[in-house]
Amino acid sequence: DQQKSLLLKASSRTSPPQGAQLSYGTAGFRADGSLLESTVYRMGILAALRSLKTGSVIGLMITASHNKICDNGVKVADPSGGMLTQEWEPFANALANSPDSHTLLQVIEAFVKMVDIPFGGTQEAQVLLGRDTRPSGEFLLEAAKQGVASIVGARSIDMGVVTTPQLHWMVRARNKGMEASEHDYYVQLSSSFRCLLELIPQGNGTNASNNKLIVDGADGVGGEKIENLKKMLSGLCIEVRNCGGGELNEGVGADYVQKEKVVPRGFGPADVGIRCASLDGDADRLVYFLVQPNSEKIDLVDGDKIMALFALFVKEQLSVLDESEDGKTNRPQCTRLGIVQTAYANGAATDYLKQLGLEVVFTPTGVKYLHEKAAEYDIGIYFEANGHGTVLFSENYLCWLENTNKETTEGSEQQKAASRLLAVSKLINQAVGDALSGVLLVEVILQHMGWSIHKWNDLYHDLPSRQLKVQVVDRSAVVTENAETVVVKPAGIQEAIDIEIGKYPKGRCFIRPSGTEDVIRVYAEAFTQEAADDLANSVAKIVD
Ligand code: NG1
Ligand code: ZN
Repeated sequence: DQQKSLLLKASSRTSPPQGAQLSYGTAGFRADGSLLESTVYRMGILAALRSLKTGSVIGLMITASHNKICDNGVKVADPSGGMLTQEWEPFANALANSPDSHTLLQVIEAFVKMVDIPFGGTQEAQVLLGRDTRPSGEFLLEAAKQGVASIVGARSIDMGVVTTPQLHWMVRARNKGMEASEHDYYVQLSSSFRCLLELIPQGNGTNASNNKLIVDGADGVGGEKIENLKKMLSGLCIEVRNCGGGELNEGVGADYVQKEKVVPRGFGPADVGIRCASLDGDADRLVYFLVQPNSEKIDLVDGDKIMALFALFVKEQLSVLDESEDGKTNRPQCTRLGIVQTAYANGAATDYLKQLGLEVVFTPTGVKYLHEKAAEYDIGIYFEANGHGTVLFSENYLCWLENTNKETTEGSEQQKAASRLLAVSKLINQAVGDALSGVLLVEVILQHMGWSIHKWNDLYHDLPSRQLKVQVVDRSAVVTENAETVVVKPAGIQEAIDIEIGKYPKGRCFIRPSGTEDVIRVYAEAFTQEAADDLANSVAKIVD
């Protein structure tokens, strides 16, 4: 039939790279951009089928985030704007690895039957396409279009060069029947930011607003987008550097700054004392930092500390709401606030959050795990130390906030607290971690508290840590449990790691297979930097 011949014809144009076993990892498929044409084409097919199945708009993003400029990748956004459901990942793998168009067709037909997709009929499908600034993105986007077009009834809409979080936001917004252009994104962010500014208590709001913020755009898509956003803001002075003139992610960006803990390209002695922030290549990660005098080193304010700032602010609003005596609006129980971290969270951050009386839970690395966990709470805050994270509000809880906002006395503390939380839910991306909305929330909270970045950075002091990676032939040989803190395979490794950890006061160390690269990652923490380095190095030797 028409559908069959369409698929066979289109898919015979490209085949997967020889000898490679492609796997839909924690961030979709990643490889050298020149190898990905067939994979992206096939993800176009998957996205169209997912749209048919769910009756909703689906997203397809072409990016390799913080990786080298020659790399690229592809991932799919589900109707909620979140990551593709894990149930479809095996299908993604089977599609990507089908050696020829006939196998591909068989894989598709079997899956369509298994999950019962209205296929080849009159049902319509819609896929939003986006890409970052990588040169290979252009021809890969064409491949994605072809993939979508080889499913009858499916059409793609090219959103152009966008940040990863913008594409996820657009998918979510469309499926909620909201205005969903890039301009609408800026409108929502800037208006909720303004709302939070207006709610700053009298007397605060001078400290941070007086001085500027410098943003390192990683020479990626984020720099230009923050310039767009800036035009719609007042009450904030932002200077953007590394806006695309240099090589993407090379000596710049959130990943570099967080892992190397040194100043990114384009920053130097003249910036000492100024609040600085780095985005990653596709602007879904954010870290802050301070340039140290006479040194390449920086004071890093990482994802954990951004989370601590958000948690403090949310907690402050909740304590006002919990005091509420108003019988009509009192919740039957206290708001369930959850803090979600991974094993990469600095031990000092975890201790600090727990000491605030907050519920802290751990998941394996990967946004999909953190997001899923955070969604179990009324308000769930999740962050990876590398700066990817957001604040999620449940639908129920948002309804309660709306009601409280309406029913409490105009101008009362309770009403203000509810309005602030509602504004946060509109400002901070509900689909995925978003550096642009993250910057705005950090900036407005600093103004709200009347804090400098120094005051913020002093909330707690990070334990010295070290991250290493070890190149391996088969990373899947390492299997972990307990949110990646314990190695269960190969046998004997965990015992050997424990012996090393025992040698260092406050020592903590774990290894895990990367979900995005062919490496085993090693993380170590100890009382001094030297001890953390030694611990990481000796454990790396065990892995090698
Ligand atoms: P892997 O390669 O699985 O460590 C990295 C990051 C994750 C996440 C993904 C997706 C570290 C240690 N790991 O995953 O947190 O951001 O990339 O981009 O930073
Ligand atoms: Zn990224």
